[in-house]
Amino acid sequence: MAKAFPEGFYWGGATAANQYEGGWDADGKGASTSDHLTGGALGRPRIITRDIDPDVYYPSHEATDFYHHWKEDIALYAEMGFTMYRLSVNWTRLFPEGDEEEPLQAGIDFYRQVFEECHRHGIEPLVTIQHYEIPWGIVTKYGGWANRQVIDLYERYCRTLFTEFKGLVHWWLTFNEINILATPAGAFNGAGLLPEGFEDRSPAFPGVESPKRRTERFQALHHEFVASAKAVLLAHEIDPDNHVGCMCCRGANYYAHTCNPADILAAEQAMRMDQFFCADVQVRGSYPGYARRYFRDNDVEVRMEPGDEELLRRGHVDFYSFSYYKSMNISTDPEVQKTAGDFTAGIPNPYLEQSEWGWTIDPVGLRIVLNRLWDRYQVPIFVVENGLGARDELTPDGHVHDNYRINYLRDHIVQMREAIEDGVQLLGYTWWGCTDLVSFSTGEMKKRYGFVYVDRDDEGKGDFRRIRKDSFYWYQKCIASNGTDLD
Ligand code: BGP
Repeated sequence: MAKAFPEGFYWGGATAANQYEGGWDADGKGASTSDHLTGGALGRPRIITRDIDPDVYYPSHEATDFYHHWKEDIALYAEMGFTMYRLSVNWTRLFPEGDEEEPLQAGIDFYRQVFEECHRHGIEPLVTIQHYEIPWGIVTKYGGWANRQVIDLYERYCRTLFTEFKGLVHWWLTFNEINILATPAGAFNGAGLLPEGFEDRSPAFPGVESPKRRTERFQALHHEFVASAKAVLLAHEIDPDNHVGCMCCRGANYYAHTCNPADILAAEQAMRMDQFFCADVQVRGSYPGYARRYFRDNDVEVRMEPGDEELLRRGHVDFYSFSYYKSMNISTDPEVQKTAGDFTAGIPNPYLEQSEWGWTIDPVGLRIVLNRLWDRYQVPIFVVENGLGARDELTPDGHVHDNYRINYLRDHIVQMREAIEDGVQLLGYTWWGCTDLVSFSTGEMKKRYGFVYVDRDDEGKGDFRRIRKDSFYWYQKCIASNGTDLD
């Protein structure tokens, strides 16, 4: 028997509207950035299309149809014993273009019934306010988050959420993986910045950018910092029981590929700008010196208005949350660097295995990251995404034997327990994609994460039937024993 997790530790799962909800134009909903993204595959990038092409398959449009299966899915989460369910609200379900004065009642009603259903089952919702969903209207009319006016639109959206769902939601995340905006690949899904030279179609995740674009990207990020700080203050003002967190991609998961000091420095620097930077602003409340140096060295000019710095100081978040799937090696040797896969993968680590999608599986890395984060921030931490994307096989008699997922899950739970023993204040764990959903980076269905299988494939075929995988029963047992029964 393993040692129990602290009493009140939240166990659950996580999803995001753009990958799960479907119903993309139901009941007055507007289109978001994700609704303009085609499906992809390993080696074939997702494409942004200006217009919705009726002959193209857009995975978000139906996704795995939570919009029509929410009751059934929440019942399955309750059956597993979830005490927390992380989901995102789709901005365009409330404000179809992003800039309407008043929200759509149908959108509010939809989420209210979802949150009420969670509470009926004793599940606390954890809500991401912007998870790769920026209203397409904000992209075309405002140029995305590079435009300061978007802060006001987001504030109006947040005010609606905090007021309408007061008492139903106490846990909020302002932006999913805000730090993807610290790299060129995150410009579109992080801030709604269309690729440079965009006319009608472009790959969604560019690897290079012009100096002008770099400045726009960091300007957009600054606006999100200000918006996040305003949201924190507003959430506390409307309901002092609200807890608001930041959410960062990967925590702090870089390793130097060798003990060459040049590699160690490169890993440290990458970790600072790609990973610590955003949380340094959102948790500690100010821009760190190394970011100011990076701006000077790279000709980035971020315009701040009087009062912004004060706002960042006051609007710091209550807790830190992050997604953790893998660790990543950094090398200064161009030959070694070449062995990294696509932008989501990395240099193979000779001590560790990779998933089929090239993600390095590293449970001990989770303990390392948790300790690094705790040592730096000293605020409560949440692991709000962790999971294994794998190809599952449905047997003829209707089962999915996903031992590989159970092993991954167990190994990461063991390391979280170790981190708690190390002194880390860890509040909870929400496994990514608890019901199968669309992969964000590739737009595929076959990269599955769920404990619940959904009958849906990459051509849009399937009847959305839900099937419990073996991992469903394993997680149920783990939760019931508060993490002690890991056999
Ligand atoms: C995180 C995102 C999620 C989810 C997850 C898995 O970066 O916050 O939205 O997509 O990664 O990645 P993928 O879906 O690309 O396999």
